[in-house]
Amino acid sequence: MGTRRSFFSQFGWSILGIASAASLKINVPLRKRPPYTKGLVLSTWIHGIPANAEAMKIIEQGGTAVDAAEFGVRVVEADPEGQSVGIGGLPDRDGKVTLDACIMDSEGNAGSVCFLEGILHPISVARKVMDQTPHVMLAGEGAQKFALDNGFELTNLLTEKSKKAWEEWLKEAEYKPIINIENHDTIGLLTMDQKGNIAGACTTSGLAFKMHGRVGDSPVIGAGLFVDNEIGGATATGMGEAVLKTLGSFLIVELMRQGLSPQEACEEGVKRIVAQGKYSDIQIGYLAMNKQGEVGAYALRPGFNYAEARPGSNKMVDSASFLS
Ligand code: SD4
Repeated sequence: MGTRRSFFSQFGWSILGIASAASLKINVPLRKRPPYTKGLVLSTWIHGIPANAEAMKIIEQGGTAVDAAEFGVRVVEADPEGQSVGIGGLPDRDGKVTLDACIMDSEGNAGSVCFLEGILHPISVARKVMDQTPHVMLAGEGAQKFALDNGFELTNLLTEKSKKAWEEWLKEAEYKPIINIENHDTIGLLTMDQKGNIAGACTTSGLAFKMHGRVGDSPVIGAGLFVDNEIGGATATGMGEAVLKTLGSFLIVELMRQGLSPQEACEEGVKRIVAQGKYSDIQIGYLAMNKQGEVGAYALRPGFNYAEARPGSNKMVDSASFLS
């Protein structure tokens, strides 16, 4: 009569073998295809053009995907004209500019800051959280203290233009997120360097006139951004609450792992939000790349566009959308 041990030795390993063969069946085709190594940068909205140019310069000089991602989005953070990222960002309803940002490298590391005030480059604070602390996410006063302790300086981020817009808003103080704000918004940026390694960064001042303390999807790893260097990366823009509730960027990367193209995965990500039934007055845009340098983008409604840079080109592309 067989013991439990002999049962396992007869059948257990074959069960394990079937299980691992099943998971290999999903992953092998992707792993077998060689990575794209020419250099690729994708980013959301028109401000993606100067961000991509900076990121591509770093990649063409042999830099890493993560450096390209950080320094690409810093261009947009430093632009006072942009009213949705960094300095010049529209404030919350109490008149405070509060910033959210996150970064992921090619080794699965992640760093993030949220509800951060008075720091010009939240993305670089997120990078320091990733590189120099055992944590992933720092918030509010703690994030600001960490930044100041690490040599960042306090900066007034509320420009006259954004202050005026807030004072105008205060007259009615009606909370109405605007779809495709001025056709530029959060920057989510994905990079692939000449070694075929992928990284990403996402940075924003969040929804205009939000409640004080509100944090969106952009600094949440898996929501506003997700990178898996074996498979690809994805990033999101639009109404963060809908992205948070479906963990959109993680979902898209996992769908690519299961064999969907970046385009199919972005479409499925938007359809998850549609399936929840509350999409009549919001916009969502997803952008993704896979390890082979294929690109996907999809939005809930028309108006979302993105910048795509490869060596020698950097152009705007209109995304397809669920609604027409
Ligand atoms: C947020 N997703 O804070 C960001 C804002 C954004 O288009 O991307 N708006 O919810």
